[in-house]
Amino acid sequence: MNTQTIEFIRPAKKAATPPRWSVAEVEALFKLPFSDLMYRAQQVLREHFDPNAVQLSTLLSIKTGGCSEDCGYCPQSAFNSTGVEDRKMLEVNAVVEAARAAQQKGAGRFCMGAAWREPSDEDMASVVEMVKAVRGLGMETCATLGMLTDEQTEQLRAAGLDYYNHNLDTAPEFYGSIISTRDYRDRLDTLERVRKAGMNICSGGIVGMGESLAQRAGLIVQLANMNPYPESVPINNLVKVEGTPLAQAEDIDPLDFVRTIAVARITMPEARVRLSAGRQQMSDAVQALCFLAGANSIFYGEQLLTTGNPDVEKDRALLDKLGMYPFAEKM
Ligand code: SAM
Ligand code: DTB
Ligand code: SF4
Repeated sequence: MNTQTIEFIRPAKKAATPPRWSVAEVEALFKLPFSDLMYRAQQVLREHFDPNAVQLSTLLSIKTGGCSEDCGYCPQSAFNSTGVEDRKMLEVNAVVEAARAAQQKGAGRFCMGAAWREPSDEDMASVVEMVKAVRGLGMETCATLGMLTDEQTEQLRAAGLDYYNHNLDTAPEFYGSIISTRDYRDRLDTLERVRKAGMNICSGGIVGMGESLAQRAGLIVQLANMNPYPESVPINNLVKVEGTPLAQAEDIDPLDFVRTIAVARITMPEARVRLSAGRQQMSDAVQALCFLAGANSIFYGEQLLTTGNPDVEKDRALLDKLGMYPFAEKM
């Protein structure tokens, strides 16, 4: 596919309304004077949310390593030699215990991640049990399992899954430089299935992979023009893992990361914008700017999937220092 000229990949079914954002408009947001951008992002945040309440999600890797996809950023790809071992899926009880512990520490949402291209039927039977049990604790549930069929999507919905995470990761025209074992259309198809089944969508991307500003804007355009756009938008700062092709990628300027959060907030006003991977490498000051830019969700707990995240005490201290508090979920 010649991707040079693609600005926006339309959903398979034509959206009823024209795309809300063009790449040029989103690029113009990125280029605003920093204070103007922050001001707009704060205005939008305050129109839709309590600006001091942060939603807390805890991640658990329920199936780690040995993944058959070749994602250039990922420590769990079998194509990358990162030392992450291929483990078997966790038992349902172990997952429920981890969810209970996360809940006791104040997490409202529990996200179960698996290093799969797609789940098998056998995998699905266990995941369905996990979702039911975690939901039984009174937590919001999220899963990220790779591509789904219609039937699998329906199984998750019936189990009570609240959110399905499936990231677009980057702009369509940069995608082939990062991943070759699937294409953008595959991602959009799964997202459309999730939407059709009536579940909430969690979809975002990674910055700091060597993308251009236009490509960073291109990712936001794809997300913001989904109709409706995702309820939850994780913005990850690439965690550079030795043994992945992106281990030596150049660091993104922290202020450009903050700008990405602000642009996500302005273009997707009602979404939870999550300041996601990469917080362990970020100063308190940059995280505070991300909140100012409209981030209102974080991953909470010492571990992401295979890499670290700030510990709970450190995050509590940061939120206290900023006068912020956990968002209480309405169940
Ligand atoms: N295998 C499933 C998939 O790819 O959809 C679910 C798990 S996968 C690890 C979930 C997401 O983690 C990816 O889409 C990517 O956005 C993020 N991710 C993986 N490695 C990362 C890294 N090194 N830095 C930042 N984000 C990363
Ligand atoms: C998301 O956007 N980021 C999370 C979650 N959704 C699944 C994953 C981050 C993974 C970082 C690398 C790792 O820990 O393996
Ligand atoms: Fe597999 Fe997901 Fe990692 Fe890609 S991001 S290698 S699909 S676990």
